[in-house]
Amino acid sequence: MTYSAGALLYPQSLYCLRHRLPPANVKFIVVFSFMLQTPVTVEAFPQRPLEDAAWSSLSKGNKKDSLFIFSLLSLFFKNKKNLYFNKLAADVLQLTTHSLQSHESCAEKDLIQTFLQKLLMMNYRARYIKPTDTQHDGQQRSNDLFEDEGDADIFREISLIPEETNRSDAIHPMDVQMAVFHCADSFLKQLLVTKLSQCQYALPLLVPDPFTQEIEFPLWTFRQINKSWKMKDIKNEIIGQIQPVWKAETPMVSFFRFDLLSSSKSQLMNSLINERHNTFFHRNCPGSSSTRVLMDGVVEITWYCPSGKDTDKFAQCIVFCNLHGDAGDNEKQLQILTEMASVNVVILPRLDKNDRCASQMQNLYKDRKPLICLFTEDKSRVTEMRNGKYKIGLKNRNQSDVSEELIQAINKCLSFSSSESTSVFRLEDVSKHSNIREDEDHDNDCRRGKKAAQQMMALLKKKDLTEIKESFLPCQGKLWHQWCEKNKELHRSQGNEMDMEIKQKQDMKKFREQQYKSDLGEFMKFFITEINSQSPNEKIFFLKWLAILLDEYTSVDLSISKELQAATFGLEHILREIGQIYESCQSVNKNKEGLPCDSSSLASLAAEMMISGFPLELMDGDAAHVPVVWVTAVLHELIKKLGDQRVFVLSVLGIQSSGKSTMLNAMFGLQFAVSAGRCTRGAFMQLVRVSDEIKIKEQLKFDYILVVDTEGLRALELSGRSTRHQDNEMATFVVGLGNLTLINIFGENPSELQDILQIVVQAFMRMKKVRLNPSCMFVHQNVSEVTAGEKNMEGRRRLQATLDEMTKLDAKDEVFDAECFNDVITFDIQKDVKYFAQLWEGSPPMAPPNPSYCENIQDLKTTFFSHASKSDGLQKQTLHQHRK
Ligand SMILES: Nc1nc2c(ncn2[C@@H]2O[C@H](COP(=O)(O)OP(=O)(O)O)[C@@H](O)[C@H]2O)c(=O)[nH]1
Ligand SMILES: [Mg+2]
Repeated sequence: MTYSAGALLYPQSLYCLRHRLPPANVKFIVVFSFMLQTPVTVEAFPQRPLEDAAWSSLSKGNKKDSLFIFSLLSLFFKNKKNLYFNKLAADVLQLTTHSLQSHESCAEKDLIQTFLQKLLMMNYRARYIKPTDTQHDGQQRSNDLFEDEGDADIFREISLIPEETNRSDAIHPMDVQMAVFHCADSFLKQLLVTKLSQCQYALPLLVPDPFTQEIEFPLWTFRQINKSWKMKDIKNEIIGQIQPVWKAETPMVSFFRFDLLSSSKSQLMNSLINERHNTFFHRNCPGSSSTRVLMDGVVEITWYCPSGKDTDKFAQCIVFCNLHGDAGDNEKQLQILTEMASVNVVILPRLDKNDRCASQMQNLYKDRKPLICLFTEDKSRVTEMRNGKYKIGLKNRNQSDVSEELIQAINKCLSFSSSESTSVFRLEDVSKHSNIREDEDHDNDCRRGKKAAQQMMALLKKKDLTEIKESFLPCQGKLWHQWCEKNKELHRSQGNEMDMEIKQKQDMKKFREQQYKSDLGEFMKFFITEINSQSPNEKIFFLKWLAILLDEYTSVDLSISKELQAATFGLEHILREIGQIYESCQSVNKNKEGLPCDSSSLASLAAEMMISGFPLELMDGDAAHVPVVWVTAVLHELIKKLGDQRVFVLSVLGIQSSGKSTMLNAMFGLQFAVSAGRCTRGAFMQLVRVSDEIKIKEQLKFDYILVVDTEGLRALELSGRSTRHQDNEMATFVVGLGNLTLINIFGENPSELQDILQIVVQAFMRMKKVRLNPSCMFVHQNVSEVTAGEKNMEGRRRLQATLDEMTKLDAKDEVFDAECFNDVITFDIQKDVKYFAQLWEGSPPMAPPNPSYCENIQDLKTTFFSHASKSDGLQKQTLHQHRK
């Protein structure tokens, strides 16, 4: 039977398949065509179209066949995953021609690609993509229009129109999402779910395998998701909370239905959770069709987060779970939900002793747990039948009345149940149920990676958070800071005083020796041994687990020591330490005692991490210094590993918290830290691969984009250590590094603008002096859409005037001959200034990202690309020459 899969892996046979298979099958083929086009598919199965006999056996069936195909495919992906580690996630993050355009509609075969692309940009319209090639698109026309006007007879003509059904072979948007989910490897799956959550969508919690019906609980996919909310404490003061969803302890309300309903459960749930956003996809959403193949039996989960205002529907953070499909057909899921819920909400047409669900309903009613029954064929208002047992009718009733009553009932039930121990839901507890497969437990690499990370964390346990860095990461503390100080002095003295210089160099050498002699420690030793020995997949899991656990560890004490730099401790600090170990070993030209590998291979380990998609610290924000020896060595290793390829460097500059990281993440689907969690310190770089296809099509001269995210200007000022000098250094560094620098401006405060522009202009002048030719674009964030058009014209004029004025002023200081900004840098005031809509549609914490913002990002990406395509890129070799 592998033949059938072989045929499916044949993109060109897709269309022949289409005519031979029932709709459900066709769907899968098309849905998977994107995945199939990836090179991994080629050699696995016989490349031979399917024989007719095999066909007929396939097309006989209905859903079952599609599941068969599906399972073959998913098997296929699972087996291949180890060979091509992280391949899927890496493929998806490439810069492709397709990703440079915005697609509101697309051919069915491009649905997956378009979906992923939109989702990575945080565009919630990923669920509203129109397929262009279904015959049932748009309006139907009767085959021959009735023409004779005199004869018009509505009764006759209406009866002549066949009652053709709805768009039965259009692919359901949720099937697109679930198909990606089923086929993705762990890392892509996690990325997908993280972005779905950013779009304020519900997430898959229990997912039956389409073939075996075994239920998977994808705990791993939730590990990166944080939710924040505000609530009032006992003293009526508003307190803010931010928690990873896997740690949050909240009540859970579960919704399920028996039988087919005349109204939508998901739509009703949306009205409770977020009135302006379709948290759950429902039958009245655009693109919905009656043939949904991959959703029945899936449980989705979402978090209601209050904003601390009186208008909140619920005063606390609440989890809502939604079982799709008939609960009677999905007993396992139903059992898990009803067991874990604080409140059960069941929707059914009516209740009769002879119903299939009669005994289940009886049990739920007898149980102590609150129960709310919604009857679609009943017209009555809310009634409390017993303590914590409610009944609400839905028939012919105004939906907002219904949700009002439901909210009240849920709130009463929650206060009723809060005394019970069962009222707390913890995501991790889901795996305690028997007969479900938890993804983390099921994946050997994940399990081993987690175990290693836990072992490493155990080494920290004895220490106070504020002392950790001092004792476990000695190289980056005082010694490195003192070395940096000396180094800066050395550069400033410019060789005027020879004696001074020699003395300083000796001091620096001494610091290096001390760094070298400092004890490596079990913690660092463990880390280096781990990343030196594991398989690639396991290594990524290990690193991701370590980040998760470190985050958990440091957030415990955050309230106490929020201000303390010492309390931030993440993967970046461990890598920074490795960098310093490397630099000190290089300086004294010896291998460090206890180091599990040769010090020269440390850079190679970091380069591998970069290739796997981890960001690397380029500038240490605490010391405000670039560890040049280390970074150079890592880049050198990158060249070795990737071949001598060219990179285009994109950097970003702007005030702290002006949305820089958010913007870069949306542009490239990356995950730089955004400051709701933690601010960017220093500068980080991450590689984005450019697809071969776009290189050929657009004759691009580079293979990678190096995205450099930076700490904001004035970051130090905010923490009370302001110096204009450091801002200037940062700007010069960022501008000098980038082939293109995005200058990010939040809001329109003119005085702020002035300050930044002066820094920027000076930085560009310095570049001009050393004959570097970077380019720049300005992005104004948070511009209200209504006034945008004309205001922007005026804004552009003002910006140009200010830039020119700054240029004139600075030209004097910098002894440079320039009359206007365009003398310093080629710059098109029309094309290179962008106005961005505000990021949120509504107010946080429940607001989704504004689709207009995502469109702006798309436009920025296109303009960025047109800049880049004119550039030669930068050889990595030359990259470090540009740094001072
Ligand atoms: N209201 C609003 N908030 C934004 C906008 N852009 C970013 N933010 C928020 O501002 C905070 C800082 O964003 P971040 O990207 O970390 O800024 P960075 O410090 O410049 O990198 C985050 O919580 C973002 O969600 C915007 O256009 N409007
Ligand atoms: Mg940032």
